[in-house]
Amino acid sequence: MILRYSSTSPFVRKVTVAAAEMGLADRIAWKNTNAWDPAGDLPGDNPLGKVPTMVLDSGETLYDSRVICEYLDSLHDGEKLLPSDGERRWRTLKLEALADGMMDASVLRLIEEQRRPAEYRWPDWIERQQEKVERGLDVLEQNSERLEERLTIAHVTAACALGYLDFRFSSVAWRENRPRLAAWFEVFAERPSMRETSPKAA
Ligand SMILES: N[C@@H](CCC(=O)N[C@@H](CS)C(=O)NCC(=O)O)C(=O)O
Repeated sequence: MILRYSSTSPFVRKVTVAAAEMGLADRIAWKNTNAWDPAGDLPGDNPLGKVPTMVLDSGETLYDSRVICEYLDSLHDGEKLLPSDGERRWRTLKLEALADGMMDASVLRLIEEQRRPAEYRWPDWIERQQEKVERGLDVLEQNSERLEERLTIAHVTAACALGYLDFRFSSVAWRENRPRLAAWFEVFAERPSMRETSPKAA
């Protein structure tokens, strides 16, 4: 299977960290893809034109990161990152959705600040996205005891959302007033899967 990726995407990092935690990294071939290239062929594999996109050996494609992670989780016999049923599953999926939404908001903010021509920038939109991130951070802080539980896709996604803030918005002092979340991330960020996927400016 081939993962179409960009090295700075937090959603790609989420899939990559999840694959490493599942022991599947060696089974993935990597295809660097610029999702913003207007002449690129990514829409042929994913009509949304986004990474991560996975191309299976059968030729079938999978998107987005949630679907790819669930597929990968079906390929191994170890501890599942997605609990199969019950309250744990819904709680996990909800926390994953929260962290995915924080990454979406951060990406939208970055596009507004860096890709949109300066004369068209909309400060209220930037603030709106940042407010979503701040509220998400508060919920993660309130739920930090849940982050101490067994590893799930929610942990991976939350860590990638926090890592993306450090990478793209280092002036956002998200650790202030969120001591439990900060302490959790400090430990989690030392996992080999996180260290090996630390993003670097393209
Ligand atoms: N919901 C998607 C989000 C993926 C996403 O937003 N990818 C960005 C890179 S971080 C992208 O490819 N953007 C290109 C575009 O929006 O055209 C997922 O979970 O995979």
